[in-house]
Amino acid sequence: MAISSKQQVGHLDRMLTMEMARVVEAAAVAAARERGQGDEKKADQVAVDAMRNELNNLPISGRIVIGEGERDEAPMLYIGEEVGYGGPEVDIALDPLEGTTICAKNQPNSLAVIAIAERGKLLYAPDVYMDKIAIGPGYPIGTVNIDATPTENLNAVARVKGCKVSEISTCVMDRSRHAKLIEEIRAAGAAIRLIGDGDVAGIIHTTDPEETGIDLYMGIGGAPEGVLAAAALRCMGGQMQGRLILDTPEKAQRAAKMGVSDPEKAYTMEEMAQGDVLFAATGVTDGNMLRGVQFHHGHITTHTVAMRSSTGTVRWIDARHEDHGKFHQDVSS
Ligand code: VTB
Repeated sequence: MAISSKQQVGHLDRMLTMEMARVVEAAAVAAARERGQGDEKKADQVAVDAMRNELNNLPISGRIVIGEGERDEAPMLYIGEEVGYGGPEVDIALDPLEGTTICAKNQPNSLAVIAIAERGKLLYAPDVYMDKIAIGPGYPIGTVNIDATPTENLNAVARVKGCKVSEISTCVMDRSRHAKLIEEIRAAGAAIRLIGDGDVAGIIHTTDPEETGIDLYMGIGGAPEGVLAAAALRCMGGQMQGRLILDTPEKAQRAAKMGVSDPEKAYTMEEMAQGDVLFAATGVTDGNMLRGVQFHHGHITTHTVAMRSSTGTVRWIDARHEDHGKFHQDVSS
């Protein structure tokens, strides 16, 4: 029976969700062998190698738009690199090891992450900082606003949740640039969870406050991580806004070259990741939503979330892998 091109795209997307799980599983297993070793570079490198191998097994014509960096600074998975062995034209955002420092110290919430969208639908974010704010599902649109004060945003979240501000918990990266933000959140009476790194996980955590204890994410982190987090929230529900921090002429120029016409623009989640978006992440170290990779006698277990925005289906995948196959080769070759 002939199928229309719309059906074909939908069909491929569905299959791709599971294929993407394999990609992040492989990267996470490779990185997990380096947990706690204090070598961020090596942990990242093995994750990159493993992710690239698996990506090239996908039936896509993929182009990396958020990757390991510009072509001259990243030998693999650089922006513009083409991956896959042929198929629908898609754009890819990835971070084979989100939270290299976390992994090197074996602390919670490092992830292997990937998002895939139709061509041209992801924001081409330069590797600069982005100011971000995010909340999970169930809030009316506009409950929080990146241009409102932290106190106003905390009050708005508490009002909708029907609780006191002191019962709201905010996740913020522990950085000196956030001193004023942290002071204001504390003065408003809300709880803060300070994280060392990994704001993709921090933002995803807002989607399940009962599990993670996080209602709201605020602060400045990487712009590429912002696009990845927006892709995840598109699938899981929630709201996010991000504004690029283009505080030097060089950064503004770089952003302009990548198509950013308004340097002051606050991007919504839908503007950062448009159309049908697929997202998958595997825990490298144990985290609040994803368990880390576990090495057992003869086999390995992984915990992955794989999801798709057009249907909103979120799959939690517990996988058991034999330890004598490709995962072993990936790290020893
Ligand atoms: C940010 C954040 C990431 O690294 O990019 C951060 O978005 C770097 O910020 O999640 P600093 O320059 O302040 O260290 C992560 O935390 C991990 O890649």
